[in-house]
Amino acid sequence: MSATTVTTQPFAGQRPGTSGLRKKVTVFQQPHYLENFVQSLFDILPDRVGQTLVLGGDGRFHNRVAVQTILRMAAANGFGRVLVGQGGLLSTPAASAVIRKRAAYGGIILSASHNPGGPDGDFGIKYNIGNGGPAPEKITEAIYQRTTEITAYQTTADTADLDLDTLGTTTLDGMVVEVIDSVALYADLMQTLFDFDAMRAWFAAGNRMRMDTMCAAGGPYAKAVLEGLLGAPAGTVVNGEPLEDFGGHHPDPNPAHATELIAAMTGAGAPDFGAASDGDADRNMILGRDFVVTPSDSLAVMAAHATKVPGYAAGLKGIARSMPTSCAADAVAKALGIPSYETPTGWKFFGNLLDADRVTLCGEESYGTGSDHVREKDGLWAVLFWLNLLAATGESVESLVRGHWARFGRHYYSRHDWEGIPTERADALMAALRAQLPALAGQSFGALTLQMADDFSYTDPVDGSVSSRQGVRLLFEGGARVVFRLSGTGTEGATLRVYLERYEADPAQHDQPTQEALADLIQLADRVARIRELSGQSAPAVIT
Ligand code: VG1
Ligand code: CO
Repeated sequence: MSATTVTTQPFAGQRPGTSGLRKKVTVFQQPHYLENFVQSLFDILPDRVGQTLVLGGDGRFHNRVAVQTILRMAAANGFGRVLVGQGGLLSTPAASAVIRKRAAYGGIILSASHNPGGPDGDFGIKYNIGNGGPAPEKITEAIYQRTTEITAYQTTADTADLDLDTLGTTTLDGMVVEVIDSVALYADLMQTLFDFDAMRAWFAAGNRMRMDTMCAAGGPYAKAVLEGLLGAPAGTVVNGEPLEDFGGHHPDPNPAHATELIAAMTGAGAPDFGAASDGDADRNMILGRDFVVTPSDSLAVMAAHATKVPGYAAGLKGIARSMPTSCAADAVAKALGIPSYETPTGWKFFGNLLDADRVTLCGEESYGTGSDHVREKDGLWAVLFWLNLLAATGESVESLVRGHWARFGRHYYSRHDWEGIPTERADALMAALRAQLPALAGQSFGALTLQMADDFSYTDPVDGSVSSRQGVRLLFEGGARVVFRLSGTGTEGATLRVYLERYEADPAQHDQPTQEALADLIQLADRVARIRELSGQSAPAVIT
């Protein structure tokens, strides 16, 4: 066996989106497609020789094939060592934890996250840097540029597939391949942050939980921590076996897709606490009995109570949220006297703030929450944070959230996803919206007066890098907002995301159904952006 050079030609469209390169499995199955992207990545890492790389994925269809391909290429490109998750599996937060703990140079995560899997589903790849977090735009852009000019890649010829299932070390053309137990490493990290005794006592007292890991990467981690270390009854974790097609389900933890869990959490016999995680286990949904917590509220509640959790007992340095995420966390930061930051969508924008110790907690409206313990959002971490709060306060999920609203006011919030819009139509809609911006400010729409309308632009306070065109914002007097942006994770047509938010201080008004509370804004969004007319669709596909 030896390193070989294979001639290739560029593929169009290998630009990473919000979270890596995501395409249909069939696209990734084309000869050289994955190889081109991986070689482009390696080419822009000139000091890679001898370095350690972390490698694994969410276990979806094509994961194992891709791991073998990347191992051969890593060996031929001079890496010294690759740490592979057992079975080729690594949840996204575990990959981040391994990179940090083992001081690796970086890592490759194979995931299309919450997108459906299987031969007809999606596949994805992304690169994380040495801090454990997603590569910043400067790097993803450099990879993309390289994919447009690539002519050859290096691989190791004539080698059999490596055994990914047995823990231990082998070599491949001089490179060390170490199959690691990422569950143990991750579980150890969780024990440094949370009060495991209090959580064990919560279960021992007869409280019940249902954790749905959606037949995806989170299962082994959730089982080891909840049913293993915390003594939760067997069966607490459902859909706990990772499957290549996620059991045919859509591994997206929101009320629209986790319908089984929502049903199980309804009615008097339901468990006290419900939760779900996504394909790569970085997202989380938090539920009480007959009660759904919005991700934006979840971040705010966690921040308000953080000092009750051992890992955060010293207080928070600051809080960051993505721009479309509700302002609920800002209200908490203000009350705590700590800074809050508003970043573009995608976890890569939190990395600098975390590295510079400016923030401790981060969150996104898309069911993502995390902290400075890793550089990714972390589904099970968020679930344990809530479990620790339940155990420490003796309160229910619902009473914690209602108490929060009573203190800070309620930020009614919803996201409407208009999926499968032909790309030209979606682009035209956004262009028309942008063209209107100068004329919009100051206009009144019924009771709503527009204070400001712009296209969000972010200047990273740490390195000064600028990211523009990150979403059109309509900001109204009184704190209501509507945000429009196109998804950067889809693989079919375009998805328009419309984010709706309205602040309500009066506790007597905290019990309205969300869609009713936001009805004015929903109507206005359609009128201003002409969504129905320009998308050609009559209703959003998913409302969360
Ligand atoms: C979506 C979410 C975004 C999240 C991203 C990756 O991106 O809106 O908040 O960071 O997915 O999440 P977009 O561009 O489709 O809106 V994960 O769990 O898919 O890696
Ligand atoms: Co995910």
